[in-house]
Amino acid sequence: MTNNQIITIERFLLETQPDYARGDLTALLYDLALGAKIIAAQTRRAGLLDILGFADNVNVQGEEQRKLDVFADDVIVRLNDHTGRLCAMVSEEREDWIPIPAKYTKGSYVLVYDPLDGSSNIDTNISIGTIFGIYHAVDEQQRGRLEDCLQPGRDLVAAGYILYGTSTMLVYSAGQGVHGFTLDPAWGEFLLSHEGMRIPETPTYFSFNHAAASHWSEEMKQYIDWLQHLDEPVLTQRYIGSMVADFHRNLIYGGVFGYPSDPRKPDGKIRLLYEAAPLAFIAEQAGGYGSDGSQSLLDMQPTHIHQRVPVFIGNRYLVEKAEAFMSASS
Ligand code: FDP
Repeated sequence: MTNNQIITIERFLLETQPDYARGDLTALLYDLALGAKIIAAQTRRAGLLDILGFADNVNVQGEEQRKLDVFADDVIVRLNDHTGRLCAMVSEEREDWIPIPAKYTKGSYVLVYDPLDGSSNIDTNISIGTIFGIYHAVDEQQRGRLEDCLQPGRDLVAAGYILYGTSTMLVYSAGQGVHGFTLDPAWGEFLLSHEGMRIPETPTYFSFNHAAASHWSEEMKQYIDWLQHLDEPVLTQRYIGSMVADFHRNLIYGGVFGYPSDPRKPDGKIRLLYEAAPLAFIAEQAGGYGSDGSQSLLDMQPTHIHQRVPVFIGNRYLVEKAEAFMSASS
């Protein structure tokens, strides 16, 4: 927390980014903060405008697109396609990666994002979020190619999320710790509220969708049993079904969020490139860890932009324990 000082995200970015990153990366993060304000404003009005419900499209995941998903995706593209900072984008909502139109200068960064994660919760007024990751282009001379988009999380330059909850928060890391900003709705500014966030050493929560329990492997059931019977500390269960919100709560209070595979979903549900890897980057920067059950999510080389992956993420020892249980099945 800060010392009663009022520090805007703009000032924080300008003052804390290393010199090499004070140009395009800082401007890109600031543009994402602006996008967050636009999406937050529309989210707040969702019950009043005709933006609840479905948009009559099905996205690449085979899910019906909700109008607010489409709106959020459109805002991010329109804010970023012409700035000369990016050479490519990947969105959960679009089947193919997004090239920068030839009429605009291309930049040297790649933006991957899920414009509205947890969107099945929109209609019921429950917290949702935006997740993003930023990479350097593999080859800055080229105009942007698929291989610029398919990079392992270990190569992320920055990552973060925006939580549209009781307040709107932007949490990001550019590799020098995790910092959180809360949107002051009166001023329309993101103000530094959580500097240097760390996952508490003593966790509080575990977060899994137990409706899938009958489909889990024996090893997975044993892991959950281990979590349920921990004495020190005793954990309690919380699951919103909105990954950004579940992750954020566990970042603040400590714990583990997971979405494992089962025979119906052999690769789980969470997308590696624009959900799992950015949140694993944040977790690691906050002293935690993200794994697919056998290796760090950050070490996985994506082979497809919409690839799914099993996820365990949170306090390192809780995630390593998941790996220990899961390794018994291999
Ligand atoms: P949603 O489908 O609502 O976008 O990755 C997508 C996600 O939400 C996560 O945010 C969330 O953790 C998970 O799916 C919830 O899935 P279940 O309902 O199967 O638990």
